[in-house]
Amino acid sequence: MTPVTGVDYYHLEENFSDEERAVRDTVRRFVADRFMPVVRDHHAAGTFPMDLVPEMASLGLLGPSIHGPGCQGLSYTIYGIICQELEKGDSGLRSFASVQGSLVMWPIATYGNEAQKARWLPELASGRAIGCFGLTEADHGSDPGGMETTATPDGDGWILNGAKMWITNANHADIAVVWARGPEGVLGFLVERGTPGFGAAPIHGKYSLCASDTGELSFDEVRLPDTARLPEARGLKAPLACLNQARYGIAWGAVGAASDCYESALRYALEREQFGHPIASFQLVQRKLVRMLTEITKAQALVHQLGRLKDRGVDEVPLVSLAKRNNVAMALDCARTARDVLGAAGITDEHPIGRHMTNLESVITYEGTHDIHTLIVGADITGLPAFR
Ligand code: TGC
Ligand code: FAD
Repeated sequence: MTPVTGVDYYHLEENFSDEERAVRDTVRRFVADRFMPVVRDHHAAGTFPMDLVPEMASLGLLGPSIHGPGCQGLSYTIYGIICQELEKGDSGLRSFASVQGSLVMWPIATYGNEAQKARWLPELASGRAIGCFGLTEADHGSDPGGMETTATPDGDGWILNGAKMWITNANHADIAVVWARGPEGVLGFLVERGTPGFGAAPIHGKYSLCASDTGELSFDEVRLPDTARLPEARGLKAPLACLNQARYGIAWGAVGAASDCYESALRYALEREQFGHPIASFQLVQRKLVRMLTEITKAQALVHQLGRLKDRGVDEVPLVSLAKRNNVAMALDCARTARDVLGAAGITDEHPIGRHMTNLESVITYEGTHDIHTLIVGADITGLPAFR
């Protein structure tokens, strides 16, 4: 068996319950044994390993903290641990789970009626159905309030027109959670694959999150019954609240990506010799390793506490923003530093660092860019929104 390791310099995981520790070990082993052997090929081919989805589902990795039919309703801390371990493998793997759980199952569980929950939650939790989340448009990324996709009342239903851009899982999705401007504000819809006028197309040429499906969604006079509308989703607040769930998972996930970079750099530095000595024996290299470990440890402490707060029902937007902002920037910095420690070897796919580094360029942008999170926290502490 491949040895599986983790970074926990401050013994923070001593505070995990037995269940949390068991989940960590299970996901860690799944990633090491089932995902790592295939990730290089998928990254090179620009594909996501869809054949692993049933196994992910059977391990309970899809929407673990969701409450509803077919769902487990586990803690946010467990969800965070899962995200950390998945992203230690690849941000694309965590992205898949984030979208399915936080951005598709969560809005159905939160804004859906009983029929929608019964129809979709068991299918999504079991991986028999795949979902995507369409908020961003080509001209409206950081400012989704400007969205141009419209939902026009039509008899007892709705007509959707418009397009969404940069959508994870777009081409695999059986169901899309789509946000559109209605006569009185933003509305959410469940749009099934195959609905006339609804299309998905891949985005090619990415150098980041290659082992993840990213695409466009298009809506050309798509007629939907009112039963496709999420009845409890009213206004821009509805999609933005979904983002809190996913941003929380990303803050944990970034710790996983950073840990993998740090562990790779440490291993390499101990083996690689220059000037007759392991490069790990040089003071400047040690400083790089120590800085990575310090920043990872601080980021871990942040998400461990954030998880406990969320489990106690404290769900404040700026706290999640601070953690997403800090931890993703930390991970990107670790990836760049680790790449430097590996010298030329760091630019090949023989090591995971370059893959993490390019992935994290997406992660620092999606779910609110680094600077948007700066402004969310800035607005909270000053009372002065600086978005416009
Ligand atoms: P603003 O006026 O501030 O807010 C409108 C209403 O929404 C409320 N609100 C939130 N509620 C819950 N959670 C949040 N995070 C919320 N943020 C705002 C707010 O209180 C207000 O409520 P009410 O009752 O007064 O109506 O809206 P704004 O238009 O000024 O925008 C604010 C801003 C910039 C913070 C927001 O639009 C934003 O977060 N922009 C970033 C967009 C973003 O993150 N997009 C992500 C798309 S999905 C994605 O990237 C998936 S990646 C998936 C993967 O592969 O992992
Ligand atoms: P812009 O909003 O155009 O921002 C460009 C730059 O301007 C950034 O540096 C930003 O910080 C800065 N900026 C913008 N406004 C301000 C301001 N007020 N003050 C200071 N600086 C500002 N979206 C979905 O809906 N669903 C998905 O599944 C999804 N998956 C994605 C997957 C990938 C791989 C990627 C890359 C993106 C995905 N997105 C998804 C879209 C993502 O959420 C957006 O890319 C993100 O919100 C930023 O929008 P933008 O790219 O249009 O950048």
